[in-house]
Amino acid sequence: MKTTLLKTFAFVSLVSIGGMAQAQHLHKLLPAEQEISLDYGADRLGKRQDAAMQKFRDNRLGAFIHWGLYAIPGGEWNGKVYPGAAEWLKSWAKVPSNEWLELMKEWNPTKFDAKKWAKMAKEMGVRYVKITTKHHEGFCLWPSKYTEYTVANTPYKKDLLGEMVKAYNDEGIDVHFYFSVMDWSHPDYRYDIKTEEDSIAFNRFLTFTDNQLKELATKYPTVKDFWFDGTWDASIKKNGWWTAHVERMLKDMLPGVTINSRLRADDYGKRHFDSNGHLMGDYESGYERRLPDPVKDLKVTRWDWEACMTVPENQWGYHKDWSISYVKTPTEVLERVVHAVSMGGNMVVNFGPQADGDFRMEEKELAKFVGSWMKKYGECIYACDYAGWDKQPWGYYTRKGEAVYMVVFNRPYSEHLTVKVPKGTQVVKAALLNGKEVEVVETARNEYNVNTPVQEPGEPFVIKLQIKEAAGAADKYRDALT
Ligand code: FHN
Repeated sequence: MKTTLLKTFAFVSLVSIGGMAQAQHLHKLLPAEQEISLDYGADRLGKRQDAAMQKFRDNRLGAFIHWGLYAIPGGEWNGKVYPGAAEWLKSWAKVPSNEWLELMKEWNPTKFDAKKWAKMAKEMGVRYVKITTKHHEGFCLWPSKYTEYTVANTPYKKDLLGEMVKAYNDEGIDVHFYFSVMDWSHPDYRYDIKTEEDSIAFNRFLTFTDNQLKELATKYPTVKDFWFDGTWDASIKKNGWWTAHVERMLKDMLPGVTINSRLRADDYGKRHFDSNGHLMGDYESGYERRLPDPVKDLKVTRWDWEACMTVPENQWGYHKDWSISYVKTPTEVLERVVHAVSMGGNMVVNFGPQADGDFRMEEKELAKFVGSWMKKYGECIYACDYAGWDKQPWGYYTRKGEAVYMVVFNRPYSEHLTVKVPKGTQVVKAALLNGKEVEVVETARNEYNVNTPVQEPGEPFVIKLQIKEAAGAADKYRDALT
């Protein structure tokens, strides 16, 4: 069993981050009688149902902030522009750590204004923000006492993370901490453990990491979530016990805190889902720059999940040249948000602020666009879930209680939106979110035509269906994967 599993999840080359992001994590549930006993497997079966988890789920829309030293070169090193992800520039340009960390001398974001950032997030309608406390480069946005590579030792000096946490919280926005376990600045980090010396060094590294995490949890106790990254190396997979320990440690320190599946590896190095197929951590976090397949992966509605996306093809940190890859339009970004919610997940849209503390114009415009849509139609996003109805080509369904929302991205020339309902379900009324009713005609058993609004809204729009269901109709339908 051990050998097969290790083969299946063989080490993925570090430079193929694209491939890594796309890596499929098996979640085939073993029949109960074939389950093996694990010390570091899932702590729980099924979704977490407490209030903090419900809040995480209800938030639905979040923003990611990737901000670190990589924002200074913005994808360019010694006159060469590298098209890969800007936050990996140190690796693309093979810059030694000591040279890279010299960038700290230039870290002085004079335009940074935490209150402005928080206002921008508020206006965008995000309910939470995930901040890179420390990315792979090892530079900390908080004054950690366990390393010299922190904001305290830059010309800026002040605790950037503290400023952000306060400003976002003041706007009623939850703060989540991104934390990269892999740390290129630390001499004790190991990609694999092959010798006794590796093992000793890596244990020191794990203690250092524990200390940093305890420091974060103590200094910023309002943090709602830890989102771990950089956990794919063999060294971590061989120390599954440590990932289970970190989850427990943080949950003991911060009751209610949520933890992503990416942290975890089980006794056999199996990640995200343990060797029995059970999700580890509180929500699946493997959907990066992609969404679950609407047909094949509908089983994702059985656990919580969160996807995250970049606006260009694959740039998280600030890159000065966005013309090197396709940049999604604001409507495409919005569509992915809606798509995620329609499959019962959260979506986090990434921002890579400039080194001066301002955002690039495209990101400001994106935030405004999403925000003005959310103001009108956010009702179909927040606290909404998978509806369990057959997807139709005009767009997506989301659901909150007895309300089913039709989010229309493709308005048909027929002006009729086909709605197929599960057996035992009736559409009683259809209306725009401003209350204006739209006509519904029953065209066949379990099938309706809902008229599009007479006036062209000029943007994706929402029709709210009021429905009546025979007892158990929804549940039966949800079990049937379509
Ligand atoms: O390598 C990182 C990458 O830079 C970025 O932070 C993303 C965000 O999900 N995570 C890693 C790749 O999976």
